[in-house]
Amino acid sequence: MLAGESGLGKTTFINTLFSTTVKSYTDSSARHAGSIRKTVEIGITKAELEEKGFKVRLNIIDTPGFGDNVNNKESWQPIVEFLDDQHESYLRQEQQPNRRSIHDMRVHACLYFIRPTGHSLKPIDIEAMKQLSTRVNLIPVIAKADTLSPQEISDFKHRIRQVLEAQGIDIYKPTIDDQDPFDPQSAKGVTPSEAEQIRALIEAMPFSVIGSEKDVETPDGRVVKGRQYLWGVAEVENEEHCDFKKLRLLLIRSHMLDLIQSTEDVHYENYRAKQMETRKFGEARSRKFDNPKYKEEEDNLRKMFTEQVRVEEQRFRQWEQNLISERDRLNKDLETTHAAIRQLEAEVENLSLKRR
Ligand SMILES: Nc1nc2c(ncn2[C@@H]2O[C@H](COP(=O)(O)OP(=O)(O)OP(=O)(O)O)[C@@H](O)[C@H]2O)c(=O)[nH]1
Ligand SMILES: [Mg+2]
Repeated sequence: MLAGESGLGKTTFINTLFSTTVKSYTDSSARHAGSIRKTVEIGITKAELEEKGFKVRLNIIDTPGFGDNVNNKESWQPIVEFLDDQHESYLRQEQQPNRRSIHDMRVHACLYFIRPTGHSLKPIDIEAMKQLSTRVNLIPVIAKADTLSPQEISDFKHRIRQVLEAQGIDIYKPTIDDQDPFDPQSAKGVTPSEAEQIRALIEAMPFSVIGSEKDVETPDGRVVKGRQYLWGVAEVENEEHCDFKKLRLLLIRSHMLDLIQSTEDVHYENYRAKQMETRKFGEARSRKFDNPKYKEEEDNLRKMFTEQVRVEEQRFRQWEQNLISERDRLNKDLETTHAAIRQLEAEVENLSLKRR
């Protein structure tokens, strides 16, 4: 899954990754003819790649970037709901009698794109990453690495690591299996060079990336995926220009299984435990809201309802007032009638006295 502010190159990154690795993929939304347009909804692309003779099926989930909503604070909410929905769907299927054909759409990794400001993280990034890190293997990446100098990238990485640590945001850490040293006889285990490679991965985090769908020619005559500038070419697959290769290595070679395993052991388990604590068996999960847009609609409806109640209340009050004055009027009438009767009675009395 890819998430982060709008215009940072998430969709471009997918296309770059595909064009450098994937054998086949079936979807149109991630691949626009000509120019790339803004992503407006969560979209899933299915792809297949072959890795050491194994066919691996991937789902890539592209999300709309933050930054255009009136209320930016909640722009990550649909993504959080999406992640929870996948855990929930798995949980429900696990509770069914037939568990052989479980459709597992749990998200194994979320690349979070950070704007290459060179300064620090934005509050919205911190908040979004906090929410995501408790639900999915979070892998922050510095977008558009070609816009920063190597020194700026290194300083920026350092600062991001500090903020993540200070904020207690748990990002995904590739594991080195020290318990499983290489055994030359069985050819199993982690070789020292593999361990070294993984250590280099960890040191390079958060990875910096460059995305490009174009093939360009370098001054020394190579044709590469990259971005052409007056001063030369920013190459996607050049380790001196960015960490694209490291990230790709981690995602689809060295740590794919680890990502799947830790999703099951850490994130799904977290979700399951939390739901078991707060919910009765079989009860539906409560949602805050699906979409900031719905929230707005809900607010408007509530306002309209309150206004209607107010108008009705006023109408009732007026009606009550009318009734009271009508009662008073009738009471007065009654009093005058009574007085008249008393008067008449007195006259009758007088007349009968006179007659005697
Ligand atoms: N300089 C530079 N520009 C890039 C890079 N990657 C993408 N872009 C450009 O950034 C613009 C936005 O790219 P998108 O891939 O649409 O960005 P997005 O993150 O998917 O944006 P939303 O869909 O709105 O969230 C495009 O013009 C890309 O060509 C990069 O690595 N470096
Ligand atoms: Mg996009």
